[in-house]
Amino acid sequence: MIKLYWSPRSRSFTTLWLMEESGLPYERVLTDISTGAQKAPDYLKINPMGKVPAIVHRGVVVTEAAAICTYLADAYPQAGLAPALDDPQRGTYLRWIFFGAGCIEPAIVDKLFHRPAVERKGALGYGSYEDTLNALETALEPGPFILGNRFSAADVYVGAQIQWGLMVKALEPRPVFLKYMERVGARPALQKLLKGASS
Ligand SMILES: N[C@@H](CCC(=O)N[C@@H](CS)C(=O)NCC(=O)O)C(=O)O
Repeated sequence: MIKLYWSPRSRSFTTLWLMEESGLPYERVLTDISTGAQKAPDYLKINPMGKVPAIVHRGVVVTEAAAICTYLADAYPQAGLAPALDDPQRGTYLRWIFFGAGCIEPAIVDKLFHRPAVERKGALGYGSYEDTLNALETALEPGPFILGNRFSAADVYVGAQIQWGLMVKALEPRPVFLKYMERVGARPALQKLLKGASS
């Protein structure tokens, strides 16, 4: 049984979505960040960053939402959320998950907190907010999903960031993003979570 340490209104939403898409049984362990539960000594042994989400699976701890999505999609190929290692789509799949963690997330967070642009944008992994959004558009425009007709964990990870970015108004509501969200937003797993008050 997969144990998922989560908190309402947090990045653990992405991993809840992945679990719901996979249909795998899992146990939710509430680690409410509004009460500081993520800094309790027992939890710090699981994630020394004192952050959610984290999972424990077969005695192994995995933290970082992107790693959890990638790990679980590979651990349970029957869920159909990851191209196999020898599938030519594997490169595209990994590329956009890593882009989500390395570029989309910092770009959106910087925008949300009005961090000033730096002069030497070439020294930033994500370059600039505009560059990141332009690149993201190229991934989503062909559609319907990042891997074309195939929905994958890359759509869960990237889609959760787009959904959050649009919600907090830190992501420009470009037509490509809105159309993509119409498609992934229709996923029954996401609808189920959004309707649940506690996600
Ligand atoms: N890089 C981590 C970030 C996780 C993260 O920042 N989680 C926030 C909630 S959205 C958290 O636990 N904050 C509580 C704290 O830092 O005290 C990931 O992608 O999983």
